[in-house]
Amino acid sequence: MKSFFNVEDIGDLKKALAEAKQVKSTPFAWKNLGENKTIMLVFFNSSLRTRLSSQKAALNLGMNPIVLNIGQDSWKLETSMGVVMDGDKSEHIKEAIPVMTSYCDIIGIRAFAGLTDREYDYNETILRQFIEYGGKPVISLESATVHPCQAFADLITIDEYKKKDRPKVVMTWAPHPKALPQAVPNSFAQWMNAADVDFVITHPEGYELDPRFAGNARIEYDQMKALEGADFVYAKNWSCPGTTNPGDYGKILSKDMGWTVDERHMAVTDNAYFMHCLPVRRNMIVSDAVIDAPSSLVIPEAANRVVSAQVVMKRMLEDL
Ligand code: AN0
Ligand code: CP
Repeated sequence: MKSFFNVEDIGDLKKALAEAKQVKSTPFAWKNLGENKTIMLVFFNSSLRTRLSSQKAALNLGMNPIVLNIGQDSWKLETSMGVVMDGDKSEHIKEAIPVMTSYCDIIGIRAFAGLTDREYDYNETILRQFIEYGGKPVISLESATVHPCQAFADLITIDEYKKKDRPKVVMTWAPHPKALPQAVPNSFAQWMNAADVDFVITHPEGYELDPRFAGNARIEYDQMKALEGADFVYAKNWSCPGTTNPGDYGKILSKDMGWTVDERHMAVTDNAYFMHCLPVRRNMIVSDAVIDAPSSLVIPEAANRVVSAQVVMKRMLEDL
């Protein structure tokens, strides 16, 4: 595997899930694979799970992880081309990327969407520069439009807990005080569309995901109707993707607390499990009662981030 952004990069999902099971049951079986290999994990934004689970996955494979927080541990990096660098950014990404990749065998990047320029974000401008100037395998650790390590961990979790061959999975928008990227819902939709599930997306009007991620998913604007009979409820906030109105890109169109997932919502499901990628704002996205209930999968879901990262790194190491 040369890069990991899209569901296609992992190939056959059944095979990937079987490999995930193997990795989960014998995490140290490949500890010689990463010998003398280095992965660099570059963070332009904060992280708890991605940072720690990626390091743990690398260590399980015998690989050395190096973590760099851009702008905190390093110089601030300029990412735009052709600019006069007379501001606070001391180094250009055009030099920084090949320097960083000269010190490693695989590189992972977290670089959130700026949410101001839709074209810049949806072209994955920063991630593309890592591919172009780096020349090493690249993993998206949540880039502008995708968070594939999260979506793969979500799929692993659904596969583990499902009680039906083809469960109903409902992704519901929920309110949040700050504008958030669409990377998590984009990837979740992309992976659920490729998986053997009955997938429904519900959100207020104006929050339509880009068609390249929403695909053929059913969209239901009535949240309660969407949740009826659900086996898994996947909550997430996202800001306006600008699909129908590009001028609204990155804006908060609704803070309707009626969408906060609570016991009233869970009551219409088929005893659904609750999922969220974390970090989550309690009593904004989900009520205390729902996230604290035994049917909440947020902790096992986060634990599976090690498994998804390890499968991806293992495949990259095998292809080096
Ligand atoms: C980020 C987001 O919504 O993209 C990261 C989630 C994994 N969340 C926040 O910034 C709160
Ligand atoms: N879910 C997730 O990616 O969490 P972090 O932002 O803490 O890495």
